[in-house]
Amino acid sequence: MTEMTIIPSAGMATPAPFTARHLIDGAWRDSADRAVSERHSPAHGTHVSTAAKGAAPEADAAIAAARRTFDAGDWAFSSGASRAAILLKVADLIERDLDRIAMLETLESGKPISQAKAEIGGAADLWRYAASLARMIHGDSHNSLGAEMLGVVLKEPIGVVSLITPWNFPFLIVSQKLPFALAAGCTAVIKPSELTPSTTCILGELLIEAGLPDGVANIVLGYGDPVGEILSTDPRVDMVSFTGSTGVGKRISAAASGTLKKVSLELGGKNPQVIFPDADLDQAADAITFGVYFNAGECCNSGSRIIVHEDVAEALTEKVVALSRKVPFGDPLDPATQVGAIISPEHMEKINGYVQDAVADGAKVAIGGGALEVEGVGPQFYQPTVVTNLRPEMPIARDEVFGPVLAVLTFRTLDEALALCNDATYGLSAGVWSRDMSTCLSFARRVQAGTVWTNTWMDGFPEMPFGGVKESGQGRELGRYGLEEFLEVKTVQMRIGDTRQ
Ligand code: TXE
Repeated sequence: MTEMTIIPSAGMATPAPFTARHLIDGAWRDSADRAVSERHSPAHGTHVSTAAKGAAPEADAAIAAARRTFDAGDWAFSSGASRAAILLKVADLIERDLDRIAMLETLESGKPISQAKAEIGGAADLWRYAASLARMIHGDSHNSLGAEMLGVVLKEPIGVVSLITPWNFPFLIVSQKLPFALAAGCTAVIKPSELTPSTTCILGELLIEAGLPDGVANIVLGYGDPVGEILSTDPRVDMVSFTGSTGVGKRISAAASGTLKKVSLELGGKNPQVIFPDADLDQAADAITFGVYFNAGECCNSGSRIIVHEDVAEALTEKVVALSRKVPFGDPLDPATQVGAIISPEHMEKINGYVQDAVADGAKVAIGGGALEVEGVGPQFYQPTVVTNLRPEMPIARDEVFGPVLAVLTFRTLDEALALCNDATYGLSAGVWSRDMSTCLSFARRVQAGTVWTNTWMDGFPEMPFGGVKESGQGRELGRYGLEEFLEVKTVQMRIGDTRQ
């Protein structure tokens, strides 16, 4: 559609295909059966990587290495200072290799190169932040148990952790988990998404260069079945930390229950933003546009559900549509691009299915509403889309579409807006726009969500915990809470004799 701002081919040269292999006990390995899978760029269709396709032998060897390394105790009992030194070195190396990692992230995922660079820079910051936490692990002491007793509560690493990550922010999400697990003294087996394995392997190279001991962090490449399932069921694993779809999160939770592993889940969202009539509409429209199109909407925090007061619904929608028209989308390798390609043809179909079903059910498309082939690049692009005239029960207004699609609903009172927000299976994040702080705070306290943004959207800080309620997950990443997830409590009670004698 000509009304969009389309960025054609940047004609940029790309690197030779990357070879991604398993990292087990400090050594790079092919699969025992030599199986591989190829990844082609969702934007350009070019061959980006060839990855070893793991199965039971590789998963077993990686878990064995992580278990052996943890039980040996050298890493688990190392000082926080020495672990911090390695994490800080990793942060430096990520920054050194930022351009290379970002390029591969863009080629495998289709995201704009500017967003990939920001993601890798943000990941380096997480490694640095986790390093600071490694030196602050401490428990409690109890000296009120009587004259003869002293009680100590220790915080210990939980053990071997499986880290299963998705394709939408491959490098950032592994960096929301691994440095915190390592800061705690855990050992890990990481399984990146089969669609985006390469940058996790580059991270593996950097871990080796930074001096992380063999066996502390292992990488197994492959699919959810069998690798992810083995990582969720094996009795030698103490905890699974997963980011991905709610459906797979439930499967992992069920699989892990057989051995009562701890499970931490960061799942989907259908995040509402409520706009009151007294809001700064320009500021809100700007943030809404960014929040729904960032990473082509393939983002658990996508602000994809707008609940706007009837009095300003038309004005706000017009502003968002005007901004949507200006969002540069197209070749992800062009530094100007803000919306890149969609991860897979199947996912394109899913996104479009939601939009077409809504239209068939009476919705109106204010802008976009279909796929678009970008000249000289490829066909796997979906136009920035705004859909209005919706009823709250329509799937496009309730489900995670995971594409550049904004659903617009309206309300009259705060109670009505809250009811719309809370009548949802998800509870990841929510936003409110109003100049009245008491309106914002009433909303923040009553909305069912893990994160609430008031007069802002989607800014994040390593210090601030992140996670969801309801079917958006359990547990928290980032902040001190992100470290605590990987720590276990041990009670030590000591008879020391009567201290009064
Ligand atoms: O995710 P999956 P998919 C949502 C989003 C998207 C949908 C599907 O709505 O449209 O999920 O995406 C591994 N045991 N999110 O299919 O399948 C898999 O190999 C263990 C939300 O890519 O959940 C990959 O490493 N692991 C989201 C990881 O799980 C299994 C991010 C994620 O894949 C497994 C991505 C199994 N049985 C998608 N099956 C977010 N929260 O940001 C698959 N996996």
